Amino acid sequence: MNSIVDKAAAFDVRSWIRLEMMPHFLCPGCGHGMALRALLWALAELEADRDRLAVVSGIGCAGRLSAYVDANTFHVTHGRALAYATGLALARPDLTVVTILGDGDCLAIGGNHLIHACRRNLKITCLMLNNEVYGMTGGQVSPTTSAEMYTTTTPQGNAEPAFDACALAAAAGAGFVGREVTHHVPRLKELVKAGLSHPGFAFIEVLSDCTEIFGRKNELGSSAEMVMRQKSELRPSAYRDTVDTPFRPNQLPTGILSRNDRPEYGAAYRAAAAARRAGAAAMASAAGDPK
Ligand SMILES: Cc1ncc(C[n+]2csc(CCOP(=O)(O)OP(=O)(O)O)c2C)c(N)n1
Repeated sequence: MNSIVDKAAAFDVRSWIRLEMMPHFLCPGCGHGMALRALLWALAELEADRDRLAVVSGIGCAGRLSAYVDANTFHVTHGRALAYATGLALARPDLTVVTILGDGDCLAIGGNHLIHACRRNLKITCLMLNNEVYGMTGGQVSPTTSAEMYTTTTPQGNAEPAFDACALAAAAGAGFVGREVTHHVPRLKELVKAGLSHPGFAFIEVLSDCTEIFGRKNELGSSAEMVMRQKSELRPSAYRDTVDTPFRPNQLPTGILSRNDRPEYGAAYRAAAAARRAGAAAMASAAGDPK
């Protein structure tokens, strides 16, 4: 069992999911399922203790994924998963805390939570599944919809530029920033493993296809054609070995994009609290000293 294909086939996702939740609700060809598989594969390879694994998600197609994970899962309000995750990670530093967010969840309603989570650098692994659209609510434009693309709220083509979420996360101070496409599940798994192993806030953007609502509206072909386009025509230079025609106007780089090994917030907070307690104890003991 040497090839990556054999190893990928050998990972049995069934031991990590709640089988009673099957069949899942995702559309055929949706990239979110591939992203979930990569996350679970990464957790399995790291031998994560699922009793100490907390997966938090907001609302949307991406937001529904936490419910499938056989661990401690939280399906919280739209845009607020990082706020819940912050509380969990602060109160229980022994936990592995993962958030799964859609691009709308993460960058629109939850955008403020994202920038402050990056700035704070608490140990949380944040997956943002970017399918360029509000999938669950019927295909409205999102902050990551590429310019000129059609959505239900941009019937003449999107006139806004798309957000570069990784550039935003890095500028806001995230400890680890990376991006990958769903087509390359083993590469995505490796990226997620690196993010999970990072001691601070890890932001990972997963470029995921919404086949039914976004793909159909933009005549991007079948689900299989959409995912093959990621390989052959998508942004990253690493994949241009096969075909060199760019698909997206903005060729987004993939892999680990930035690392920043500054102190993790939880550890810094606990150290400051311990120092304060020690100072108070010393003052109390000095006050009680008869000399
Ligand atoms: C406070 C609030 N506002 C709006 C909604 C409606 N809503 C549910 S999911 C969603 C967007 C989901 O899009 P995204 O986060 O990109 O995830 P996807 O479904 O594409 O995976 C919206 C606007 C809501 N549930 N709660």
